[in-house]
This record gives sequence, C-alpha cells and structure tokens, in this order.
Amino acid sequence: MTQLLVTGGAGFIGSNFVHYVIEQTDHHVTVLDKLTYAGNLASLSELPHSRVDFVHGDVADAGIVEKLVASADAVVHYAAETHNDNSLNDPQPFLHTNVVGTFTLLEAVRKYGVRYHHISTDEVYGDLELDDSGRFTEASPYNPSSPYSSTKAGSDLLVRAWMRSYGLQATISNCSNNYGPYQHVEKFIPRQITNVLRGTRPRLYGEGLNVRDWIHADDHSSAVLEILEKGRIGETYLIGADGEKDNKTVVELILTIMGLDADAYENVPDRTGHDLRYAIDATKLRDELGWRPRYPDFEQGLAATIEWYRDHESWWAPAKDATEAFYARLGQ
Ligand code: NAD
Ligand code: TDX
Repeated sequence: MTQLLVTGGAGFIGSNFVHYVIEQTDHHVTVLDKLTYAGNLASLSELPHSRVDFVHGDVADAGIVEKLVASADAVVHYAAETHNDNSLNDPQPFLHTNVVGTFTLLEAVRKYGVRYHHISTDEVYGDLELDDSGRFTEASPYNPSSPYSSTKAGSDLLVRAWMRSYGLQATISNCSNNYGPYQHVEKFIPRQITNVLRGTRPRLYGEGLNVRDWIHADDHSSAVLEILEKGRIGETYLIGADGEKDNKTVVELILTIMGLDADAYENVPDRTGHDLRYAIDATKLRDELGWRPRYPDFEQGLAATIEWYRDHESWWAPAKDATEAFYARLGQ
C-alpha cells in the first residue's frame, strides 16, 4: 500500500483527487490543509476514516511538513492560494503559501528522498490572443500576469531548480480551468450557478469574450494519478481536455440549462489585467501516457455540476454571503 501525502486536500481539486484515489486505488491518504476560507472538511466527510487521515496545518510550517513527508511514499502538492481576484486585492498570502509553502515542502522532500508531484496551472504561461490559433505546450515561455500566476510560476521554477540541483524525484503538471463539485463559490462557474439558485443575475466581467479551456476535475485527477505512476521523472506535463469556451457562452449555457433566458445576466467591470485566452495542447500527456479525458462533453458535465450545487446548498451556502460582499466592494 502506498502512503500519499496530499496538501490542500480540503480544497476543490485536492478533495476531488482524494475521492478519486480512494475509489480507484488502495492507497492510504494523509491530507495536510490549513483550512483557509477555501478549505472545507465537509468535502472529505463521506470518505472512510480507515483510508484518509486529516492533519490541520500550514504547508509553510517546516516542523509539521517534515514529520508528514518522512512517513510518505509520495507527495502531491495542491495547497495554494488560488483566486486571481483575491491576489489583486491582497497578494501577501499568495507569496507565503505558493512560494514559501512550496519551498518548505521541497526541502522536506529533498531531506527524505520522497517522490514529489507538483500541481500547477496554465496561467504560468500568461495569455494568448483571442484570434491566435496557437495553444500552450510544455515549451511555451513563462509569462505570468497576476500576483497569483506569478507565485505559481515561481513555485514551478523552484521545483525545476530543486530537480536539477538536488536530483529531486519530481514531476510537474500544468492544468487548465477545472469545474465540478466542491468548487468554492468565488470561482466563475459556481458563482453563477449559485447566483441563479439564489435568484440573483450572473455577473460577467467585461464583455465576456475571454476564453477558458474547461476540464472536469475528475479528468484532472486521472491525469495526475497517471503522471504519478507512469510519468518520467524531471518532466512537465500539460493537462487539458480541448474545452475552450468564452465566458459569455458559459453564462448563457448555465442560464439555459437552469431554465432562464440566455441573456438574464449583468455585465460588470472587468478584472484588472484580465488574461484573454488560455488553451492547452495536451499531446505529450496523451501520446506518452495514453491518457484520455472521460468527460469530454462540457455541456453534460456542466449540467451535472449544476445538479450537484442544487443538491448541496448546505455545502456552499455558508460561504456565499461573504463572497458576494467581497465582490460588491469591488463593484463586481
Ligand atoms: P482551492 O482554493 O479550492 O483550495 C486550496 C486548498 O489549499 C484549500 O483547502 C486551502 O485551505 C489549502 N491551503 C491554502 N493555503 C494553505 C497553506 N498555507 N497550508 C496548507 N493548506 C493551505 O484551490 P483549487 O482550485 O482546488 O486548486 C488546487 C491547486 O490546483 C492549486 O495549486 C492551483 O494552483 C491548481 N490549479 C487550479 C486550477 C483551477 O481551475 N482551480 C487549475 C489548474 C491548477
Ligand atoms: O463573477 C465572475 N465573472 C466572470 O466573468 C468571475 C468570478 C469570473 N469571471 C471570469 C474571469 C475569467 O475570465 O471567468 C473566468 C474564470 O474566472 P475564475 O473562475 O476566477 O478563474 P481564472 O481566473 O481563469 O483562474 C482559474 O483557472 C486557473 C483558477 O481560479 C486558478 O486557480 C487556476 O490556476
């Protein structure tokens, strides 16, 4: 049996990964999570206690991290501050968790010689023009735009340097925008779904022409497990499922699926420095590891996600008022 240490396992993608690992393998998982506003223990509550341990702590706390890494066979590092709008408002926690937290983990992994997988984002590559037919590849230059993406880029570069300088047994993945259950209501898709459930109109930044490349969180999890098990040490893999959509189309789909007029949304002021388009070329992952997404149909996945939020109001309602108060202060 493999002992996995999953940081940030009470967050959106981390908790989906823990569910996936428990269903698909016989591994034991220890979750290390600080339970910031984005962490929610309820996302793990249905999992068997015999297979999942929870440790409340900061990934930048070397004492806790060393103890947990020493008894792990592999570490998958999801913990991060993740919301661009928050990073524009207050970048400090992004530096602490994304940069110092990753550094702390890398030092422990180096000390105990443990296999490490680093979770990152396509945002490290900056953005593409709307009329550009190109997509990001593993060879794209780093060019992050926001405090969030620059700290993620910094953490990736730390991993690369630790691999080269200290021979760390590591891999990196950079994934596109995820959707699915357990995503915080501050993020685009859950915000609009829960707005509609509350009788409020969805909020589209600017004209809604910006493009995101959507992937179901379960497809992200299957790719990460594949890389952990079969990926070549020292390599970076891009993860994406050919799910490009502009934001206006996504809002219109949500409204239509929920039985409202497609234009029943508000245009609000745009995000500062708003990245135009992200798009992933996942050829390396597909060709080398034979990975394929299991949820390639975005509309179907979106409809299932809407149902999940409809059925789990007790999961999201506690965060909704504070989130909307934050956006109201920004005029968004
Ligand atoms: P999230 O904000 O939902 O969850 C982050 C989790 O990390 C929370 O449980 C939080 O409590 C925990 N955390 C924060 N600071 C911590 C600290 N100092 N110590 C320990 N735990 C801490 O994030 P998410 O959307 O699930 O993203 C997870 C990872 O995936 C991040 O590294 C992010 O950069 C990456 N990623 C996200 C997306 C996306 O679309 N959401 C896409 C690509 C990559
Ligand atoms: O109310 C909104 N209205 C709106 O139009 C919100 C919250 C967002 N948007 C737009 C901004 C983006 O173009 O929707 C798009 C998606 O926004 P977010 O959900 O904030 O995601 P994004 O900024 O694209 O970043 C996400 O994907 C990459 C994650 O939050 C990151 O953690 C990940 O690295």
